[in-house]
Amino acid sequence: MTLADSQSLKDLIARRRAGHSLAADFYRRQDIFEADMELIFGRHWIYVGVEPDVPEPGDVVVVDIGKTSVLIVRDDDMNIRAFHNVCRHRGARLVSTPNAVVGNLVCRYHSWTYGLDGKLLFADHMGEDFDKSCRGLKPVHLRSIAGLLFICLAEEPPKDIEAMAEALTPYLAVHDLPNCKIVKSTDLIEHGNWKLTMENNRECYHCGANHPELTVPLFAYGFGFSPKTLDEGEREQAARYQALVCDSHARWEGAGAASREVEHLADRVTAFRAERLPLDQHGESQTLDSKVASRKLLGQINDPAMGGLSVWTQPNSWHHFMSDHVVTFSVIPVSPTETLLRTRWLVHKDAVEGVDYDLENLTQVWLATNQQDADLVEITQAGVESPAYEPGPYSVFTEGLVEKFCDWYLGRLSAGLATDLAEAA
Ligand code: 3BY
Ligand code: FES
Ligand code: FE
Repeated sequence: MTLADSQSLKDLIARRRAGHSLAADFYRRQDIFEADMELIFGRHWIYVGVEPDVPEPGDVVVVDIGKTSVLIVRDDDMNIRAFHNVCRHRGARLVSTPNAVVGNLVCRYHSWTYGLDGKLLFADHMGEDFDKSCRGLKPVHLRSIAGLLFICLAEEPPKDIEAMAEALTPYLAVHDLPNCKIVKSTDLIEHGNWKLTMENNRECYHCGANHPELTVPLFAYGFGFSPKTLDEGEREQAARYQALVCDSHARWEGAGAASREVEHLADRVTAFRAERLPLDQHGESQTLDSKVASRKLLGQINDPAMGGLSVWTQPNSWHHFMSDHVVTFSVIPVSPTETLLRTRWLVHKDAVEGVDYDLENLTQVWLATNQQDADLVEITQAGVESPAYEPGPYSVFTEGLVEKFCDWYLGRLSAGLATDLAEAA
């Protein structure tokens, strides 16, 4: 970004009206998209997948973030590592499929061969003086939090990932994600800016009118909903729900599963939220009959009615952990108006399809919900492109967490610009 562009972006941030959606420029300008890629996706911990993406030594998964392509690899000692997907000879992309299973990483161009630890093992015709030891693959920072994989492309990643790991592990551990298996993956391209995808996820104001499947098991009141604007009948329901939340939290926490809300969505660099909430009807899982979709419960869990644990991280993820399955979502910007939503469904690694679970039953709520959300993102992108669009007010009763997303985003963008401007001075 040029200095003039940085200054113009700083001014745009300064002009933002708190509690309102962002100015149209944020959703469509190419230079702001590039700033997002550099200052947000290039300098923060980005959620990219789960340990079960690479269950065995030699398993590789490729994650592309803008022009940066990253290999996530399980090595022979069962460690998970990340490397830039760039050959150290003349730069060829090493793995060009989304997944691979390899013995070593061999570049197809001139056959330079790297071990699963990134070391260059073989390079023909390079002469006696050639030092292989300084031509290993460039590492990328990677951190697993109870099986959720985060990478950071910056040289110096934010250190407060440790605080997030410490806070989230007690929520996640009982589900034993590393011993799950992926049974369904989808890559959905949404036709909207990535921030519209994230804003949409941070509220359930739209759920009643748009998600007939999701609202079977989900209580909409759970997601940042304040009961102040409800009518009398609704208020009674909300009060009953609150009592259920209190009882459930006490029961689940008694069984060793952290459940009460922890929320640092706007006051941390590595920002997050987690809360386990009761589900409606049978209260077991996010399925159309709200009963477990898989009979093999996860980890040490023996109560199917564990509700739904929602974990959110800034800038790009949300996750639902239930007693029987996990659904996890990673958002990667593709262009100012296109966004990849990568969704994975996981069950216990020993669960057998057709015996313990039915794949259609397991996936139908979120397959439908993702498509509905993609449509909402698309119509919003279409609307914000119009000259008539102006930022509109968020509901303080239902969209408080959308405001926290914008707060975090603008704060981190400002911090990145300030560093860059200081370095240029
Ligand atoms: O995905 C979530 O975390 C929730 C459920 C639906 C919308 N969102 C608030
Ligand atoms: Fe990879 Fe030549 S570019 S071996
Ligand atoms: Fe939605």
